[in-house]
Amino acid sequence: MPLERSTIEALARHLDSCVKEVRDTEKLTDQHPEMSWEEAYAIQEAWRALALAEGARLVGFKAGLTSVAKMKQMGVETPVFGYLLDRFAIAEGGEAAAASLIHPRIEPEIAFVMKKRLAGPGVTLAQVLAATDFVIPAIEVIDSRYRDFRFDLKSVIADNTSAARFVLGGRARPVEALDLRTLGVVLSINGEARAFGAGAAVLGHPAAAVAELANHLARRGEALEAGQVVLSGGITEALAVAAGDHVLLEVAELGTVGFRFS
Ligand code: OOG
Ligand code: MG
Repeated sequence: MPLERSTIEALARHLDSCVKEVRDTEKLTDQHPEMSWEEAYAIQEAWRALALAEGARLVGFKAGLTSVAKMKQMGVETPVFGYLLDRFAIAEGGEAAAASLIHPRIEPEIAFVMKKRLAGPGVTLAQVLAATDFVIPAIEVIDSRYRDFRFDLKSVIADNTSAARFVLGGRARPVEALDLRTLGVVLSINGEARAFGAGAAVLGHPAAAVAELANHLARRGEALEAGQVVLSGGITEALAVAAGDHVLLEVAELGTVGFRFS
C-alpha cells in the first residue's frame, strides 16, 4: 500500500528530530518494508522543504555510494543522491562540534562548482566538464541517522544520504587543466595517513557522478544551477572520527583542506 502524504511528512519530521536531538533511530524500512524508490525520495524532499521553511538555503547536491570502496563498506550497489544546505558547511580550517553529531565519519571527495545551469536528461561527462566553473577538495562528514550506520538504499535515500557537514578548501582549479581520474587523494587523521585513492575510484571519473546526479534531478523536475556545489562521492571508504580529531585531506594539484572535531 502506498505511503500516505501525512506519513511521508511525519517520517521527514522524525529524521529531522533525530538530527536536532542527536539520536539514532531504526531504519525506516523496518516499519515500512514496502516503501518505493519514489517514496524514499519523497521523504528526502519533504525533509528538504521543512529545512527551507525554517530558513535554510539550498547550496547544492551530492552523489553517494559512487565508488566500489563505499559500495562494499555499506553493502549496496547503486549510487544515491541528496542535497546540501548552507547549515552543513564548515569553514576551512574550522571546527565541527562532535557533540552535534551521532556517529560521524569522513570521506575524501572532489567538489564541483557549476558555472552554468546543467539540466538532464542525457547529460554527458563532457557536458559536466563544460558546465563546471572549478573543482576543489572536499571532506564530507556523513552521519547516518540509523542505528550502527546500517541501512538499505531506500532508508538512506530518505535520510538524505547521511549528509551532515562538508568543508571545501585548498586550490580551486578549472577542470581543463586536470585529469580528475589520476588525481591522488590522501586522507589523514591526527597526522596519520589513513585512506588513499584516486579520482577514478568514483565511477571511473568523478564527473560521471555529476552527470548521473543531473540526470537524476531531471527525473524529479530539477537541475543543477550556476554556483551550486556538487559533492561527487567518497573516493575511499569512510573513516570514523571523534572529538579532538584533526582531519586533513591532501589532493594532488589541488592542495589541502582540513578541520578539527571539537
Ligand atoms: C551514504 C552516503 C555515502 C558517499 O560519498 O559515498 C556518501 C552512507 O554511506 O552513509 O556520501
Ligand atoms: Mg559522500
